[in-house]
This record gives sequence, structure tokens and C-alpha cells, in this order.
Amino acid sequence: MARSRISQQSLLRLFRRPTRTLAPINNRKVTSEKSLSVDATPEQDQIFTQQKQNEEVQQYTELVRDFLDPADFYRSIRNIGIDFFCGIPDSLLKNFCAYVTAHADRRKHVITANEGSAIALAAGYHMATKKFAMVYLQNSGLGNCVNPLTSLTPPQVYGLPMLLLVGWRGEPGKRDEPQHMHKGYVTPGLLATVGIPFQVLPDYKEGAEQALYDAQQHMERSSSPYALLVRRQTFLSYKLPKGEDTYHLGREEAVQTVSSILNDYDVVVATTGMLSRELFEYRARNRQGHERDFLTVGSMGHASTIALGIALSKPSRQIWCLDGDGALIMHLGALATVGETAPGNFKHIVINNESHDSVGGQPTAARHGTFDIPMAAKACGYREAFTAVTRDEVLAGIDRLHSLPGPVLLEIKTNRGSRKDLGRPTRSPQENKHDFMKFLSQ
Ligand SMILES: Cc1ncc(C[n+]2csc(CCOP(=O)(O)OP(=O)(O)O)c2C)c(N)n1
Ligand SMILES: [Mg+2]
Repeated sequence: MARSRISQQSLLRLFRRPTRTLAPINNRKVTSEKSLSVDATPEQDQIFTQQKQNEEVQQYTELVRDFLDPADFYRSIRNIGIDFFCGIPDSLLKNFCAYVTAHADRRKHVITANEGSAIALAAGYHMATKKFAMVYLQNSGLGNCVNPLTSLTPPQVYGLPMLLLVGWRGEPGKRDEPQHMHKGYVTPGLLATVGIPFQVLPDYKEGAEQALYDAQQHMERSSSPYALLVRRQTFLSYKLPKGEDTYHLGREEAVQTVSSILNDYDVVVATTGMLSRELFEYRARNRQGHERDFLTVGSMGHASTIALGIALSKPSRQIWCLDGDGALIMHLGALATVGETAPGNFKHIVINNESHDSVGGQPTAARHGTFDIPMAAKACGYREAFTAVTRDEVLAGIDRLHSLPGPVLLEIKTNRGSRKDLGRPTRSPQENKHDFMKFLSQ
């Protein structure tokens, strides 16, 4: 009797809102491991497996895993008076970010150009309203925040409170990609160094409420930021509808089309996220080797300036930067530097899917009807900049970029989305750098 009561409590604790957030999983009949649906994402499969394990452990509550419902967490945040959200999305926060996108007032949710801007926005919001804003970000974005977190928000300067929700990629002890491991390791130390108290966000409602209470107390008493670190798979799933495909190509098809007509001697610098992974797979499939591609696995927004450094020093080579709209916008000022230095061998391709597709598909400013990438490039001094939508236009566009003196830019408008079985580079960043430098020296 007691045994079944505890088990039911555990399950209730785990799946408080099954019909809303877990419908596709709970609707499946649990018969065996094989009952996992082929349509389920790896994340759904993992939660499903965990649900099954939770059923099996019965009274051993210490083996039960909790998940935080984004709806509960959002309500708890609202309960401490926070109703303004801004930041840059992260894969660990994607379910929560999707919930915010679907439920927050549109004027009270802003996806900024970069994480530093989000800190500034939250600072302005606080001065205008006396309220606290929430800034969400991946820990990679802490780098972009260091300046405002040390010269704007501290009590020693202006004293501007805000709540940071930080996705903890590369948390020590968890498997992750190389670019996240170091940042994950230094994340607590970095927060401590800039003087921001923090705690890990508990994965159950009451714990999360206590953490929010602690944050509120700190922000009120010290008038400065507080951070919650979010571990992998803290949240239950919440998805936004994908929406209609309005363009001809997907990002992967665009990357393949571009790569298929570059010359063997051309140098490629690819941006952060799935684009680099798609390029890596394309080379592997075509047995082309990876030495001509520098994969900017971290440092989002800096691929074009890395490419610029190469272009200025290797005038006899064509340097192609394969960029994303989110990355371009994150450090839009790079366009001005390229325009000013104007290397003739600099060829910029921006795959514009109007979203941060690699981390959940949240919109970038490129979705705004009046945002015009070619116009911005030309205003910054690019010699030519234009848009392609179909495969033929892309092929013709690359031909044109080959013949025109740089800096020149081709925007390729694509749909959102990626392959579920997309792999990860099997060469380490160090190996990539080594091969790439050898290729550059040829
Ligand atoms: C400084 C920083 N902030 C956030 C991230 C997380 N992140 C990785 S890829 C990505 C989206 C990139 O968007 P875009 O350049 O448009 O490429 P897409 O994924 O759409 O192909 C984000 C936000 C990061 N790696 N670094
Ligand atoms: Mg994008």
C-alpha cells in the first residue's frame, strides 16, 4: 500500500502537467524500450526513458528525477514581480524561451543583438520602472556581458539589479562539445569574479520558488544582479509551432550548394552552430578533407572578423565567410570594419533563416520586415551585396562573387530547421586549427 502511494507521488511530482507539455510522450503506451516512437526527438526519448525508470524505481525516491515545467517556472517568476524578459536563446533554455515567446507580452520580450545588450536593456528597464528584468543567456554569452556587468550594474558603479538565467553548457562532469567544456568549467568562477551571487536552478517547483525568493531578496537588498545556473534537461518540453516554410532552400542545402562550387584553393571560415556541422558532414561525405574550413565552434559573431584577419594577410587567396543572421547581428559592427579595410579577396555569405535556428529557432531581428542585410553591408562599404533565394540564384550569385572584387556579400534566404541525425565534427578544434594553418601556408 505504502509502496504504491510513494510511487504515485513520485510520478505526480515528475509529471504534473502531462497533457499540456508531454502529450506526445504520455500518449504512448509503455510496453518496452522498443515502444519509443521513431518521430520522437532524442530529448523526448530521454524524458520518456526517464519516466519509465521513475515508474520502475517505485519507493526509491532518491532515484527519481524531476523536471521543471516551463509554465510553473514562468508563473513563479511573474509572482516575484518580473514581467520583462530579454536575452539570447540557448539550447538548454529553449523550452523556457519558447514558453516566454508564446506567453509574454510582445513589448515585454526582446531578443537582443547580443547578451551585453540584454544587460543594458534590463538596466534601462529597471531605471524606468523600478522593476527587475530577467536576462536569459547561454554561459558562452557571459563573455559578451563582462563589460556591462563590471562597469554598469555593480553596486560600486550604478547598482542595477536584474535576474540572469544562464544555461550551463559544459558543466563539469557532463559530456559536451569541446568549445563548451572550458566555459562550463570557468562559469562559476567568472560569476564570482564579477561579483554576482548565483545558485543552480532546482529542477522542481518548490526549489525553483525558493531560488527565486533568494534572488529577489538579493536584488532588493544589494540592488545588483543575481544569477541562476541552469543544468542540462532542467525543463520539460515546450515547443512553438514550426510555422510554414516560405523559402526554397534549407540551410544545409544552401551550405552544400555553396561548397559545391568553391575552388579547391579557397579558404572557408564557417560560423557557430549547425552550419559548421553541416559543412563538416558535407566534406566527409564527399571525401574532401576538412583542412580548408575553419569551424568557428565558439565565439559566435566573430567568424567574419577571423576571416578578415586571414584575408588581409593572404591577398592571393579567396576567403569565404559562411555566416548566420544571428551571428551577423550579434557583432554587426564587424561589417563596418570589413567595409573600412576592404580586402578585395573577402567574400561574405550570410545564410539568413531569420532565426537562432541552432538553439531552438527563436526569431532574430532579421525577421523584422525592414531589416536588410545587403543594404547594411553596402552602407558599411561593401562593394556589392545582394540576395539569392533559389538554388540557381545561389549558383549564379557565387559565380558573381568569384569575379567581383571584395568585400562582397551574398545573403541566402532559407527556411528554418535541420536534420535530426546531424553529426558533430570528429576532428578536435586543435586538429582543425592545425590542418587549416597548414592549408593556409600552401
Ligand atoms: C555568445 C554566444 N551566445 C549564444 C550562443 C548560443 N548559440 C549557438 S548557435 C546560436 C544561433 C546562431 O544563429 P544564426 O547565426 O542565425 O545561425 P543558425 O543557427 O540560424 O544557422 C546561438 C544563439 C553562443 N554559442 N555564443
Ligand atoms: Mg539564423
